[in-house]
Amino acid sequence: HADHTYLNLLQYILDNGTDKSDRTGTGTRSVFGYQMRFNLQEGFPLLTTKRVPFKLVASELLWFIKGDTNIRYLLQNNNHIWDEWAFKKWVESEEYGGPDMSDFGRRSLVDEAFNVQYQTELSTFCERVLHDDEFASKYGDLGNVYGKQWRNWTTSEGESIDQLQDAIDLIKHNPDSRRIIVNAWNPEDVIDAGGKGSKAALPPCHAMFQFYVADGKLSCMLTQRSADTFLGVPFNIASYALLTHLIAHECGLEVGEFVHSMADTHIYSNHFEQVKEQLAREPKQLPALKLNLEKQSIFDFEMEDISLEGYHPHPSIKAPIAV
Ligand code: UFP
Repeated sequence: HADHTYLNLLQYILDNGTDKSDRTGTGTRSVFGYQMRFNLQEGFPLLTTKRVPFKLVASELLWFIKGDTNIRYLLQNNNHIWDEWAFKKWVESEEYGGPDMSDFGRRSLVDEAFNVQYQTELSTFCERVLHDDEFASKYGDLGNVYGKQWRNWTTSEGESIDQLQDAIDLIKHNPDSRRIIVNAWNPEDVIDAGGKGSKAALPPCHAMFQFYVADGKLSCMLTQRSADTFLGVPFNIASYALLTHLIAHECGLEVGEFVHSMADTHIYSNHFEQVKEQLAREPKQLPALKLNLEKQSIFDFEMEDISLEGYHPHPSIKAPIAV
């Protein structure tokens, strides 16, 4: 069961991890190198021991697939998971004239008066990205993040590589290939990512994925360099499981396995209580994914073409996100 596979990881980190400092100043307990396998034939691996917001997973994935890097599409789908990264660029810009927002991620957690101010600034920001084209193209864009690298990797000659289309073509025409890879880790763009004038808002966490075809089934392996096990990983599993389903559908294949390889695999110290709560819960039956079978190309899929059946999870568990 997908939940057991995941809960085993949480327990493994609690029991074997090393307590360490990290970039965000929060502190983590981590292990280095861990692999989970999910048989996609056994149900869609959306965790049932806490509610995982599938619509956010799906709209983010469609955003990647479109090659879009502007948060406007996400906002139009009520998806706010990338807001902070765009907001950071805005409040650090010359044009921003509002209250001091430096270190907003940490301060909003410890200072309630500041948090109120921050939430106001953030929602004003989102409204402007939604309704002001010029503002959106300047401050809604996260730069060379996943969508750009997957669909429009720029070579040193200035040409564009559509890695996702190339992967699909290989799966269709050369399924035994051991080179069916999409790489989001572009060293040039990663230099000083998130810093002023950098090309990407943050270095990709899910850095590279590869496909494998055997017995009429499509499997996918993801290499994730850094894994926020409580908040990020349930999302990442669902996202790549959905991607595998979409590509298998287009290529006329069944789904095989999703293999999730993680390098720095951590639980933030302010997630320990939530982790214990989740570990005490009994998994329920996994949901089933329903795709609109009339659509063929993954590039034509929209939100209404993707749904879940039989998802009756335990309630969600709130936890602060480290920015
Ligand atoms: N993170 C994930 N999955 C994601 C994503 C981010 O786990 O899809 F975008 C987490 C990992 C880490 C933080 O805790 O975000 C990124 O910080 P860093 O770049 O320092 O690894």
